[in-house]
Amino acid sequence: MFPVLPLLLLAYVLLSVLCASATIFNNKTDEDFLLEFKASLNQQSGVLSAWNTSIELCDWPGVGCSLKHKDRVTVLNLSSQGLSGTITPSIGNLTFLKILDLSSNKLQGEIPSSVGNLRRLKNLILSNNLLQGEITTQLKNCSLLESMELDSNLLTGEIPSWLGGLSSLKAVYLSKNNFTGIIPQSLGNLSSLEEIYFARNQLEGTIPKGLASLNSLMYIDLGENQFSGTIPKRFYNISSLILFRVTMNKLHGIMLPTDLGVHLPNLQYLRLGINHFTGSLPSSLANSTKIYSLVISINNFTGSVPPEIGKLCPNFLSFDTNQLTATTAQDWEFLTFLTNCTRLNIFDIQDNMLGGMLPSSIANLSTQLQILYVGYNEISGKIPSGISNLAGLTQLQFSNNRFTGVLPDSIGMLNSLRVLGFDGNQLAGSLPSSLGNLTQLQRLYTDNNNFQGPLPLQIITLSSLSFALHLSYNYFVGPLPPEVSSLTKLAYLYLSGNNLSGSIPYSISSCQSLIDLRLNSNSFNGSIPASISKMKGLIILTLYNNTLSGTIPEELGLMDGLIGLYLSHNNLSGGIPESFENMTSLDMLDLSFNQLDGKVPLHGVFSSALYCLLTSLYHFCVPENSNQTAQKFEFERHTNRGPKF
Ligand SMILES: *[C@@H]1O[C@H](CO)[C@@H](O)[C@H](O)[C@H]1NC(C)=O
Ligand SMILES: *[C@@H]1O[C@H](CO)[C@@H](O)[C@H](O)[C@H]1NC(C)=O
Ligand SMILES: *[C@@H]1O[C@H](CO)[C@@H](O)[C@H](O)[C@H]1NC(C)=O
Ligand SMILES: *[C@@H]1O[C@H](CO)[C@@H](O)[C@H](O)[C@H]1NC(C)=O
Ligand SMILES: *[C@@H]1O[C@H](CO)[C@@H](O)[C@H](O)[C@H]1NC(C)=O
Ligand SMILES: *[C@@H]1O[C@H](CO)[C@@H](O)[C@H](O)[C@H]1NC(C)=O
Ligand SMILES: *[C@@H]1O[C@H](CO)[C@@H](O)[C@H](O)[C@H]1NC(C)=O
Ligand SMILES: *[C@@H]1O[C@H](CO)[C@@H](O)[C@H](O)[C@H]1NC(C)=O
Ligand SMILES: *[C@@H]1O[C@H](CO)[C@@H](O)[C@H](O)[C@H]1NC(C)=O
Ligand SMILES: *[C@@H]1O[C@H](CO)[C@@H](O)[C@H](O)[C@H]1NC(C)=O
Ligand SMILES: *[C@@H]1O[C@H](CO)[C@@H](O)[C@H](O)[C@H]1NC(C)=O
Ligand SMILES: CC(=O)N[C@H]1CO[C@H](CO)[C@@H](O)[C@@H]1O
Repeated sequence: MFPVLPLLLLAYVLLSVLCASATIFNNKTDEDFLLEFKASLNQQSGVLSAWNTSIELCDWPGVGCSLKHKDRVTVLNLSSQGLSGTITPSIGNLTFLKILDLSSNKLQGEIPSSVGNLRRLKNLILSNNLLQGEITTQLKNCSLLESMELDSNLLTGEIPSWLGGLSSLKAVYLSKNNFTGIIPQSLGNLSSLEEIYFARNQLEGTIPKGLASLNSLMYIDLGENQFSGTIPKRFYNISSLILFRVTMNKLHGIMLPTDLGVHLPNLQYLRLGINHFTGSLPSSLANSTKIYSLVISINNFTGSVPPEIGKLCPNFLSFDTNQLTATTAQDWEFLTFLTNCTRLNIFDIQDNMLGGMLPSSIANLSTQLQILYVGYNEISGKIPSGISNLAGLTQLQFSNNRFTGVLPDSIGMLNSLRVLGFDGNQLAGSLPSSLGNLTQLQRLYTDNNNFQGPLPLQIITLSSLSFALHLSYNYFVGPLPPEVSSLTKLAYLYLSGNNLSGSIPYSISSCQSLIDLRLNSNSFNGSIPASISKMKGLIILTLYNNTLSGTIPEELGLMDGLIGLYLSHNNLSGGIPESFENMTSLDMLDLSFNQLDGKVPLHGVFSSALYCLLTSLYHFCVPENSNQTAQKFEFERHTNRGPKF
């Protein structure tokens, strides 16, 4: 009989040997793999210094073990530990791992494909590192994955369609990488998905309809990509939706159906800015009563704002740069309703076609309001004096409307203001000296109005002004007081186009931060103070169209940062200082329409600007080789348009 038993025995022995050898070659433990991981990092200090064999594995900082299998690691969390270096493939040998969190470090290189061996992994969190390459295909094996957080890295390639097979996924964070291509249709299969963050990549194509059938979706951020097409209608039925953000894409269409909001009771963030949406704002949006942030800026929304919108209570409300209209009091009713909203913090309706009168109820808006932009509309009537109730305002901007009447004295009570703009209206009377009480003010724009009287000393000495003081193109008379020397932090001083007279105060040289000084088109007389040359940061100086006399001070030639110097249309006499040859930055020099004589210097700017100097035929003398920096500077005269939200 054939000896069955010995054969079985032999097989058993063979098997044992094989198994034994397997353990011989495979006897590394989780501890060894973590030490390999440590070795691949550039620093061994910090928490990693306690990763050594004299300490129990499960007591290593950042490491958590299985309760049943004491030597098996289930949690590795080294978030924000200042780690740099690469992630070794040995990480994939920690096969009991459920949570891998290496976020907010400086890890480089690719995500190793061995991560696909972590079949028990639920949370993969590698956000905020310097990881490169594509998302490894092996990750599709991690079928229990609930969150994949890879945002803020340098990842490239397409969003893989196998992602649609990870049916436990609740959160996918891919924002702030360099992903390209389209959103795969397959993501529509992820019925547990609650969070999609794809913002700030180079994604394109349309938003797949399938995404709009994800009934658990709470957060979707597709902002700052190149998505085109329209928004699938079914999004407006996802009642769980909290955040919907598509800011800065190329989306178009009538974004907002008339029943928008009816089925979105949880919506808090609706951010549609910088797209090509059209149509009107539906009143039904008022059904989304939890709205916290509503931003539709830079689109082509039309029509009036329904009064119901004012019954919402957002913290942040921006209609900036659309074509919204208002003509009647009824069209402004939304604003009156908004006065019940105490948490309103930013309210921006600038750059629309809103006309008619501003309701006086504006004075009853929240005292929490910090930013109010109503500029670049067609609003007429007076500035309500009750505006001074809005004690929390730090920025108030009424620029480029049709406001008339006087600027109420009470403005001086808004003592948190840092930016105040009334430029481009038809305001008259004198500028209230109470503005001098605004000791936080950094920018004041009152240019292009009909203000008259002398320059209030309280404003000319408001030393908090650190950016702009624009008083140009009004009817101010009298001298520029020597106390202007208090404006030591100011960069832009514009006094052009008034009827200021007397001499330019010598003390102006104390305004050491000035970049751009415009005194043109006034009635200044006397000579140009040589002290001007002490303002070393000056780039533009306009003194044209005054009645300045005497010679051009030699010292001006020391201003080697000056790009534009405009002295035309005065009564200047004598020669052109030779020192001007040394003004190496000069791009635009205009000395025309004066009584200058003598030799024209030969070098520097003069090597090409000779022609216009001699003929005095041209208002501006542009050197042939000029790249017209100064001219650009002239046209880029900054306006008081608030930043777009
Ligand atoms: C694995 O076990 C063998 C035999 O005991 C030993 O020689 C080898 O050093 C071990 N390897 C590791 C990495 O511990
Ligand atoms: C570690 O993982 C690699 C594959 O990534 C595998 O080849 C190797 O056998 C594993 N080692 C152990 C001891 O499990
Ligand atoms: C291991 O880490 C502990 C805690 O940081 C430290 O006190 C000890 O000196 C280390 N041992 C070795 C061998 O590095
Ligand atoms: C990892 O640790 C950090 C800091 O202790 C903690 O904030 C974070 O929630 C942890 N990660 C996970 C996935 O638990
Ligand atoms: C992202 O991709 C674009 C286009 O492929 C490329 O020009 C850019 O340099 C990339 N940026 C980063 C940070 O990799
Ligand atoms: C709004 O419409 C005008 C006229 O059709 C167009 O020129 C402009 O680019 C549009 N703006 C946006 C943000 O789509
Ligand atoms: C503000 O709310 C109160 C109480 O809900 C209400 O009676 C009043 O009419 C509201 N006022 C405005 C302007 O909406
Ligand atoms: C401005 O301050 C002065 C005194 O500092 C005070 O008399 C005046 O009432 C204030 N004006 C306003 C409008 O607050
Ligand atoms: C010169 O200034 C006067 C008075 O401000 C103004 O009316 C006139 O337009 C100015 N001319 C030029 C050329 O700027
Ligand atoms: C131009 O600058 C040089 C070097 O600073 C100086 O020596 C020279 O005198 C200056 N020329 C004139 C005309 O000021
Ligand atoms: C043009 O102007 C820029 C900015 O001031 C400067 O950097 C550049 O060198 C200039 N180019 C020439 C040809 O003058
Ligand atoms: C459920 C609900 O609140 N529906 C309201 C939605 O908005 C419209 C227009 O404001 C109202 O008429 C509905 O009553």
